[in-house]
Amino acid sequence: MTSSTQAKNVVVIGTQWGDEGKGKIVDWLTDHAQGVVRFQGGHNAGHTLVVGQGAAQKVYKLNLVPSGIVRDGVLCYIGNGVVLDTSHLLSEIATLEQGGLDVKNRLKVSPGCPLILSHHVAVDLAREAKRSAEKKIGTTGKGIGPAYEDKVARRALRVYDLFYPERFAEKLREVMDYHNFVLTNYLGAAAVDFQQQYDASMQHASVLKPMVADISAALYEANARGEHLLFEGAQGTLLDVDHGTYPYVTSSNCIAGQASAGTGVGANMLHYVLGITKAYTTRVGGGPFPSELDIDTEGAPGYQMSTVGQEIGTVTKRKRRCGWFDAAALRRSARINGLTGLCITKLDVLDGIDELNICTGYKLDGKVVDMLPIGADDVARCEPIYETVSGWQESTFGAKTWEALPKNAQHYLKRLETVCGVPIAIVSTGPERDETIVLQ
Ligand code: 2SA
Ligand code: MG
Repeated sequence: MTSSTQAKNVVVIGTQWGDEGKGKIVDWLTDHAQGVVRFQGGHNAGHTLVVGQGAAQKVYKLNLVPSGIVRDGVLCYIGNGVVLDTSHLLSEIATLEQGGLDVKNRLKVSPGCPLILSHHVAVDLAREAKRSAEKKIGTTGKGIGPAYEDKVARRALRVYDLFYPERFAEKLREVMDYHNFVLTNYLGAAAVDFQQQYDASMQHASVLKPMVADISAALYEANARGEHLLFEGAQGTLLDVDHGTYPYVTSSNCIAGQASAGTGVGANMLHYVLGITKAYTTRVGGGPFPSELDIDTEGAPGYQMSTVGQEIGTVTKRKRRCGWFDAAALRRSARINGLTGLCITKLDVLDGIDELNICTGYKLDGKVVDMLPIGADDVARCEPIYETVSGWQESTFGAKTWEALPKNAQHYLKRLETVCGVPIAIVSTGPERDETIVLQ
């Protein structure tokens, strides 16, 4: 197998319900890449990067801008598959530039990105408010779902439209009329203001214009120059709108194949699919989660995952739900993404837990199944089947070699590899760049 660091173009994918630690790994792999590309999702994503040590340490929280931005000279691309809130993008750029990074000269944005507009946010929030507690999706409230709906309904305004003010006004009025009707008549919410959105969009257009580029063409040119590209996934496979625990999903495809559709490069340009996988499982928002644990009882394994793992949503600050590693879910993920290798993150969070459970399958309606079922209702009826292994008392935090890991930690990782059926290529043992073990 080619190693993830040697492969020319690598797709980095979350294999669980998001927050697997993709940002750190993309940043780390960027040592070998000249371009980083986002291909789905929007500013619902929260990627945390820790760079440097001691007093010089900087923590970057990114939502829309690809993680490559924290590396000098690396080009960053936002592909057509991303839904774009221009207001958020510009404020994120401003924050990064205040921190001393050169962003505007290194970021390119596709004219095909559908825009997230004020009515999308209003509809997202009003719908969630209307849902009963058990039906809430627990969205991030950023307007992601309604923006993708407009794209598929062929009424979206896209980045491209920003540069044709008259047509923009006409389309905006039409689409806003429609959403305002829904907001006021059906959702019991206030209408949004046309002029405010129009003025803001026109103002953003002039700042955005120099960054707008044909991303498909730019990536082919980069490829022809021999540059290595990283395709940076957001959210995770189990939140994929087609393959996730529908309807408790996000509204984009989060799987590796989307790296092609969401940027305009052929699938033959994707050479390695690296699946980022936490050493346990988390989920933020609603929906079934078979291996979920109690996170509120002090001393319990779920409490340790939640507190030591600092499992708080980067965007919404919600507590993430935590549970045992779910290999049956991973098997589905491995298949859908065509994973070449796994990267296991946050192993150190499990340090000191006496016994660890690995979910290897479920009991569903009296039968044993070894892969996560497709429908959310079926997933909700799954009772996990666990294999129990011994934990370790030593610290694995910051380990840099396989040999430095306790024997039981090595055994745990080897079991994960075997039960998932995918080789482990990388183990991440801390948030910093050098706290990483490369196995392949
Ligand atoms: P949405 O807003 O329509 O995409 O929400 C639909 C579901 O997708 C989940 N979702 C996420 N899950 C994990 N991480 C995400 N990013 C943030 C983070 C989340 C946060 O990095 O922590 O801050 O809460 C993310 N984005 C969307 C969401 O929880 C819904 O279940
Ligand atoms: Mg995140």
